[in-house]
Formats: sequence, structure tokens, C-alpha cells
Amino acid sequence: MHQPPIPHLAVTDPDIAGLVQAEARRQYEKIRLIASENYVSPAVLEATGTVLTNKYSEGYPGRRYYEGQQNIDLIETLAIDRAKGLFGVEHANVQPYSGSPANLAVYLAFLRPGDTVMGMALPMGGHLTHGWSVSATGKWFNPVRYGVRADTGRVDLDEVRDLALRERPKLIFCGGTAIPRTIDYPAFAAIAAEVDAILVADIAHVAGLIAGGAHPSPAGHADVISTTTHKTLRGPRGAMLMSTAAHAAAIDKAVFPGLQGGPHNHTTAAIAVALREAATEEFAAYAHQIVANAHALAEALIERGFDLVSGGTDNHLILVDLTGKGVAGKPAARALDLAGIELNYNTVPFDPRKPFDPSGLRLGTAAITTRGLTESQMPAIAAWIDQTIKAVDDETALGRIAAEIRDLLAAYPMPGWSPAP
Ligand code: DSN
Repeated sequence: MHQPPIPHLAVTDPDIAGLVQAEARRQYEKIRLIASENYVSPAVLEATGTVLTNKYSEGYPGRRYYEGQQNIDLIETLAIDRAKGLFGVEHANVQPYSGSPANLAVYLAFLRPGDTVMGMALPMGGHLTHGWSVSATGKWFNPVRYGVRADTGRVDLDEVRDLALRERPKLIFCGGTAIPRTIDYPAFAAIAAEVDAILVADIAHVAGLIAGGAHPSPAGHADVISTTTHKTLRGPRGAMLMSTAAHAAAIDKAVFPGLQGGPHNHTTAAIAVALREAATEEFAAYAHQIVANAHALAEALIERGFDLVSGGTDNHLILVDLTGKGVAGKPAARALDLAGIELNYNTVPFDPRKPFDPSGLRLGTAAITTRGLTESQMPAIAAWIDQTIKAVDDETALGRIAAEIRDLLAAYPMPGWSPAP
């Protein structure tokens, strides 16, 4: 049974209730290494499931188009103030529905269709919305892309500067979805200033690390900071845009009425709760433990002969190139899932394989750190990954590993759910 119980759902819609139960158990029993996922706290879960979902509130606190905003205004103001305090920014908009709409709002705020945008190429570690070809941002704007060096697996800022001077982008994105190394915000800011571009730091992956002091902050360097709220920041699925005061009006106007209608007030409340949690000393310790776990896991993988893009990690994320292991990313990820280790197959820089069947695996330590795992468990996880890669078609071996993992995780509670006693 689901603990805490979901009795109304179980009666009204047993099909959905059953699937929620199954998903909760799946999350409980797996070593979850998807770098963009986490386990939110019970308080965040509760805020997400409140009557706030019943309310429409187009506009911003004090300037709404519907009546009855006495409580919603206070909730959104709390979320805004907490975001400003936590990240040290002059302005925060907590209404974007998720990361892609947040980034699209940035285009709307600063560009006209056809204008040039510079971002990291998706196969190099960037994000779809940083101007990749299949995204609206790559179709409606003129994208130019930087990557990483083949020899280091890291961004070469001299190459980024040369590209910016040649292409004169109006908007530059830094950050992405598969970058295992620290992002040099001051260097990106200097390049943006040289070409008079707006610098957008997409911190979706590292927001929690920044909040906890385990990664440098772009505040004071980037004109705009875009983030989702559900990755290392450990909040509900949502997003925020933060900026200098000079860009506040343009950002707000682009989010509403430019792109969106009513904000999701239950999500806003849950973001406020997550931001309050992220301002605590416990969260700072959590952020540093995420990085310590990633270091330990990276070292253990290297000891077992895994080839890591850039040779390691500075943050929560590890990108493994499986080429030398003789197995592609997709079959490896499937076998790992059967063995109780959940991650995603991923392109690696200069990948000769196709994106739907690439050479790599992406791992992250945010969720397992929430579960309470520390450096001492990382060698065992690396060993299970190694054993699985060597036995991708051996269902007996994969089942044995899954059982060992269930045994380990039973000692580490999952926030918001526990199996029936
Ligand atoms: N889907 C997210 C990730 O996994 O990194 C990015 O949008």
C-alpha cells in the first residue's frame, strides 16, 4: 500500500492509483541516476497537491486579471522573495511552466525572429532550446553553436570568443544538460560584453549546487538566469527566470502575456517551499555531498576502466563514453534498468552514433544523495554498473544485481513514501 495513503484516488480511479503505487515502489527500489531527477520532500509533495490548483491568477502579485488573489499574491511574493534571496538576484519570475517555456520567454524578451543566438550544441552537452535544429529556437532564429574540445572534453573559451566575434549573436547561452565541468560564468560574461550580447546562464542542472555553495554562481555575471526547479534544486516540476532589474520588465512581459496564461499556483507554492528548504544548512551539506558522491562514483568507474568525458566531474553529472566497452548506450541503459540502475543513454561529444542509439551514458548523483547514500556506497554502484555492462543479455545476472540493490536501498528511506510495514 501507498504510505502515506491515497484513499480517495484509490476509490475514484483505481487504475491511476495502482500506477502511482507501482511508480512509487519503482522509485523506491531503483538506484536512480538520471542526472535531472530527484526525490522531493514530503512538504514539496504536499504543496503540489493542494487546492491552489483550483485558482486562476493571470498577471503578477498586485496586478491580476481575476479577483480572489488574497492568498495567491502572498504565495507568489514569498516564492519571488525567496528566489531573490537564495540566488542573490534583483528580479525573479517564478511562473514559467518548465525549462523550455522559460527559455522561449527569454527569446521573446530579447530577440526578433531570425536574430542570431549562440549556444552549446546539443550533442556536445547543450540543450534543445539553446538553438538546436529540431527546436523552435533553431528554426525561428539563426543559431550558431560552440562545443567542447576533442582532446579535453571541455569548452574552449577562446573558440567561443572567436565564434562570438565572428557571428555577433544577440543572445548567448551557457549551461546545458550534459556538462560534467564547472561553467566559467565570468569568462562567458566577458565574451558577451565584448559583442554586446545578452548572457543567459541556464543553471537548470546545477541550481541546487549553486544554492548550496557547491558550484559558482552566475549572479552578477549573467544578465538572465534560467532554471528548472526540479533537478538538483529538489523542487516541483517548474522553472524560474531571474535577472538584473534592468531586464525585469522584459522578462515578465515575455512570460505573461507573451507566452503563458495563468501560472500553476500549486507549483508556485511548492517552489516557495523548495526554496525555503534550499536556504538551510542541511541543504548546503546535501549539495556538497552530491558533488562528493559524483567524484567518488567517477573515480570508481575510472578504476573499472570506464572512459569519462573530460576525465571526470566537477558537479553532479558524469558522462560515460562506452565505445571502449564494446556496447552502445541504449542496450547498456536497458540492461542497467533491468538490473535496478536507472539512467539515460546519451550522446557523447563527436559521437559517431545516432542520438537515438548513441555511445554514452549520463549519470547524476542528486537523487541517490537525497536517499542518503554517501561516498562509501559509490564503489558498489560502479561495480554493479560494470557487472551489468559485461552481462547485458544475462537476465539471471541482472536479476541478481537488482535484488542486491533492493537490499541496499531498503536501509535508505525514500522521502514521501515508504512500503507498507
Ligand atoms: N530533460 C532535461 C534533462 O534530462 O537534462 C533537460 O531538459
